[in-house]
Amino acid sequence: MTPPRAPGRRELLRGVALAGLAGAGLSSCAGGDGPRRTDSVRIILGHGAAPGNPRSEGALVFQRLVAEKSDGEVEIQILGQESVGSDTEMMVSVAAGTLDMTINSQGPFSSYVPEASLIGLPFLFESSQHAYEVLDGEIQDSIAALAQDKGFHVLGFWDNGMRDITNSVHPIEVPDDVAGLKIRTPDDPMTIDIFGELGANPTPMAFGELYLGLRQGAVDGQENPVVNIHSSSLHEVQEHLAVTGHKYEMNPFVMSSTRWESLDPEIRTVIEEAGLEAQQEQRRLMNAQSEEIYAEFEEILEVTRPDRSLFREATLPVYERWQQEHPEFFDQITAAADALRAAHEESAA
Ligand code: TK8
Repeated sequence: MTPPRAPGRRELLRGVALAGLAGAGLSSCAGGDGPRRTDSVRIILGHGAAPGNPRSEGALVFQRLVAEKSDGEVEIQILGQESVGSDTEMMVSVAAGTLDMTINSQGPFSSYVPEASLIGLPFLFESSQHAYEVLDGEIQDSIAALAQDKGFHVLGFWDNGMRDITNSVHPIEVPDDVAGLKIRTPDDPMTIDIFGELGANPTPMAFGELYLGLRQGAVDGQENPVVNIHSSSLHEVQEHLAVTGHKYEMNPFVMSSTRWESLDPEIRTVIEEAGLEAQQEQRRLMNAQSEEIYAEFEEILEVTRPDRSLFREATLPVYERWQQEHPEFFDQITAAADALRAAHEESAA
């Protein structure tokens, strides 16, 4: 499997800026006459979502809950909207310990924990609800154990939703309509594999560059949950939406293991509890916003609802490849998803 990518020059520069920030946080904690319980702890949280996106809202809920539960002792400083780097860059910074925590994306996380990519196997989940039930137990535990070895403490899996395809070339009705399209993907080997299998030209690009990339025609289309499409205004530069629900992604909420281990046990409990409560709220917002946005998109985009079984069939070779790559985790996640599938088939949109 590919090792974590080496940071580029831009990432290193950002790393230096972040190290400055982290240093400022540390010195303010260590100030005064020795450590006191009343000394405040500042933790820096980076994410890539736009304002109003459930991930941004959830981060604010987390910030408020941590302040409340710690009586103001712990301050979460949020740096959102890729202001401290793309998802990939933030993963590098957390691994290096220059950023404390990030609510990130599945692809960039999977360059450290390749098994996480399998959460995005095509059509593995009928709905987000199905995914929560499968992920929230032993699957998250397995991923967290693997992440621990790479220097990440997993606090939860937030919801990055079921993904659909937009483009500006033509409506997508059948898998063949995807062939030949230049589709931006996240830095995620699973998505690249799926779109390669469909005959598209998958083009990885940072999310923050996507709006311009679509507007300038560097790519024809992209795939994301409608909530992300909407909060980043991608619908302004796209004409067609195909409701494929081709894969699910979670947003890994991770903290640098070194920073986690340096915290008092009471503070860890506060962070854990606040993280789970904020996750519930983030998931609730994802579902509520999705419904409204699908209705709004019906008015402004040409919306197609392709027969998913055709896409499922067209992407079966993807299953074979990933089964060979990670047989143990493949069996674990597909068995867990299948065990709960029947209960979710009817409720799927
Ligand atoms: C924004 C990304 C976005 C992801 C992507 O931070 O890159 O397409 O789906 O949500 O995380």
